[in-house]
Amino acid sequence: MTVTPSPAPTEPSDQELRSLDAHWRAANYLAAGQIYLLANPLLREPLTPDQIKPRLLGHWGTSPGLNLVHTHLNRAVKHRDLDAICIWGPGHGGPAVLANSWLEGSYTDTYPDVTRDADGMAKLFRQFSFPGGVPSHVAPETPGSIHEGGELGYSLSHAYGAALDNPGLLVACVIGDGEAETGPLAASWHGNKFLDPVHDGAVLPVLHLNGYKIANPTVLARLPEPELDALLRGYGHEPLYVGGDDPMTVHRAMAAALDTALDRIAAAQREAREEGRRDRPAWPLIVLRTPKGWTGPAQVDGVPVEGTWRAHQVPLDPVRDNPEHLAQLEAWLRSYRPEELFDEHGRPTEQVLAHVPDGHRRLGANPRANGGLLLRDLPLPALERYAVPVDKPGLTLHEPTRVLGDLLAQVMADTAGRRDFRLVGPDETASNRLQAVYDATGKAWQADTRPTDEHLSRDGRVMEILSEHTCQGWLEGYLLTGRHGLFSCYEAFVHIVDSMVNQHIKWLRTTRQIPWRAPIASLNYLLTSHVWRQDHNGFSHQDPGFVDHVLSKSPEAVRVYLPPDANTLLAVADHVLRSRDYVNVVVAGKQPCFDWLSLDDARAHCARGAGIWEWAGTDDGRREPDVVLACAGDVPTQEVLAAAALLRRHLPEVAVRVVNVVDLARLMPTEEHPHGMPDHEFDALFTRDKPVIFAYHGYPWLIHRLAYRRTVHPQLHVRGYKESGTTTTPFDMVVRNDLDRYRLVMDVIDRTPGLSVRAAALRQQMADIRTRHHAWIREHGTDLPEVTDWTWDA
Ligand SMILES: Cc1ncc(C[n+]2csc(CCOP(=O)(O)OP(=O)(O)O)c2C)c(N)n1
Ligand SMILES: [Mg+2]
Repeated sequence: MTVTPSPAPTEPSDQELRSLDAHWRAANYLAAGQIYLLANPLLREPLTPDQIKPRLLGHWGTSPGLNLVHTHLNRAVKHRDLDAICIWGPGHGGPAVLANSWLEGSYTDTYPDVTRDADGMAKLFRQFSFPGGVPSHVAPETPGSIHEGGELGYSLSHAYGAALDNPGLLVACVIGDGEAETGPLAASWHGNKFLDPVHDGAVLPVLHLNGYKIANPTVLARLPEPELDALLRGYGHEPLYVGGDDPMTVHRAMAAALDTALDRIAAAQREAREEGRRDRPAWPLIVLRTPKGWTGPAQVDGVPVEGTWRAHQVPLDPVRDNPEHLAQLEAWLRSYRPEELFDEHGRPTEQVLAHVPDGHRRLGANPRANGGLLLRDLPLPALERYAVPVDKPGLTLHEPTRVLGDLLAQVMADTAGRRDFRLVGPDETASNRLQAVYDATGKAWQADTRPTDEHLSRDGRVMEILSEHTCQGWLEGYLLTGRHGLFSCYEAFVHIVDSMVNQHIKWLRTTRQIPWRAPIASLNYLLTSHVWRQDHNGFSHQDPGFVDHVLSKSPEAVRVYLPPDANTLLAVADHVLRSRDYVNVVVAGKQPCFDWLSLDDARAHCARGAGIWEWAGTDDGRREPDVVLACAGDVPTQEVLAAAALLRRHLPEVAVRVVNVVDLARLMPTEEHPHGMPDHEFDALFTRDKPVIFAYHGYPWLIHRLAYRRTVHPQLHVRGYKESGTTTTPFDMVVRNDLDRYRLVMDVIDRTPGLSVRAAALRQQMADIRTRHHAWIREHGTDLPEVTDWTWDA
């Protein structure tokens, strides 16, 4: 299905223009009403101070522009029977989107107590930005929204993500001219180099040049038109310009621009799909240049407001105790002539609704914007086909992400027909050893190709752009519209999207409380090329802090996994790809790593989330240990096992327990996280009073933060990355950060009662090896043979 070409004639008649204008006026009236009115919604009596909200909150300035776009999208959708959603970049224009949803009836369908009449209008007004009411932005509560727009910059990448693999969908996207100054938005223009006109839907950007941000002009609005035009053409678009401040002129121009844009989209899709045209279309884009706060107060207290930055939030404030402002507000609201727009029951008139589509075609009712409704389980193959054989732990080596790559290739192959799984990443899929996926699908690419290129294809479902923001935005848009995916990223650079993931977690946390929002597939991160193995890159590439960041967010929506080997990575991947409504962070190595657990053991271990590795310790799992060696992460696990082997050899009488943690949230109290362990379980695993030496993948204080309430906490000693990084040998990285096996043995001796004197010679031996290591690597450039040749042969 393509975007339907216009059944001619498309030029709106004067009557049509009048009804479009009536709709726009109604939406503007309702937007302003939400910001100001507590009562008297239809102004059937003179406005009095007590009918005004005591706190005036919300954003007027962007609203008339959003209302204009919505009004005209309605017409196009209805006229062409389009399957369309809209991403509202200036999401602070919540009043506008709520007004439109109420007008089209999707609001009442979703919230039946807010009826489409005078009573409902009063509720719509009262609840806006009011305690117990609805947020001021295009929030998860807003019907038809997949984009809050609170944090600006992500509208266009969300739009592209929604359009991928949705060939029949039109995704309109309003971009604020302030928003367009952000880095993420700037990068996301290149989405059109990845959008396949055959298998993907269309994105129609509407760049809203209302000229201002909160307190400043915007860069794009002040460019000379030829420069702006060259910029947009340089981004691969063919711009259509709409502008002015005379409503009828703008309506006429907007209707024509939208028709032209949609006809061009339909033509491009037809040429690609039916005529086999292979070049990248110059997709249309609308530049909408209208005044900020258009139709609002021209001046307030002698200062210009309409058409300036002063219109951004609440143009008249205060109102309750300022009779002049009150009179001005009343005149402003009456200028929309509400008595023409709403009937005696407060219902929008036929003229207002003339171009509003029906049913699921309404922008507030399209199921794509409640993607969980359309979500199907991912076909996941049996893990047995991909698992590595483990007869004895710690003898064989595999690259965990490469093993996972084989599984992902199968998922790609099995979704080739349904096209509902994508892998995104900033140019690192192969570097992260997931390249097996290229056997099943290529890398999406619509730009030029050269004979030396590999794996590029127009219909590929691997997405690689060197913009973590764009990767994140694409994947969010894709998931929010009911599909599945995985983001593979270097661990250090995933921090670039810290703020974006915050917003997504907030979205998930909120939607979990909204009954009509169906659960969506989780956002899964595979963080690899991690801190301990930056052999090529060094300090700039070493930062394990994303986990800290994510674990400080809403516990109901975040999960962190540190699988220590290939089979546990498979078990974790299988779990996260089946899960819903989470942000899952999986940290796993790509370098050869010992295989510790068979697939069955890995599954059992992952189900527990944390557990004793009886075969690794000397406490037999039956007696109370003298010391606990705990680990989380692949490199720390290897160091802990090497330390356990040293202790077994040199201090066999010391009962050592080895505990591995895969699911970090298990360390938290049950009240703080759904995966948290009750105290009695935690005490049983880690003891109440024995020294616990914990080797952790990331910053040590995270483990303290998670475990600070446990009885054993005073005895907890955590080793991890303490920002001592550089380009050096793998083992030197752990030595520099005191996470190495020799240091861990010293920690055990220092902290286990009775050992410090008894085991002083062993301690000295350990310190000596560290000294020898230091000299050896400087001479040979590689690690000590006893380290590189080590295997678990206890
Ligand atoms: C990333 C980010 N930085 C800053 C803000 C604060 N902020 C809210 S609205 C706004 C101005 C937005 O201007 P524009 O995108 O042009 O929207 P409009 O003019 O349509 O209101 C700013 C800076 C924000 N919401 N997000
Ligand atoms: Mg603006």
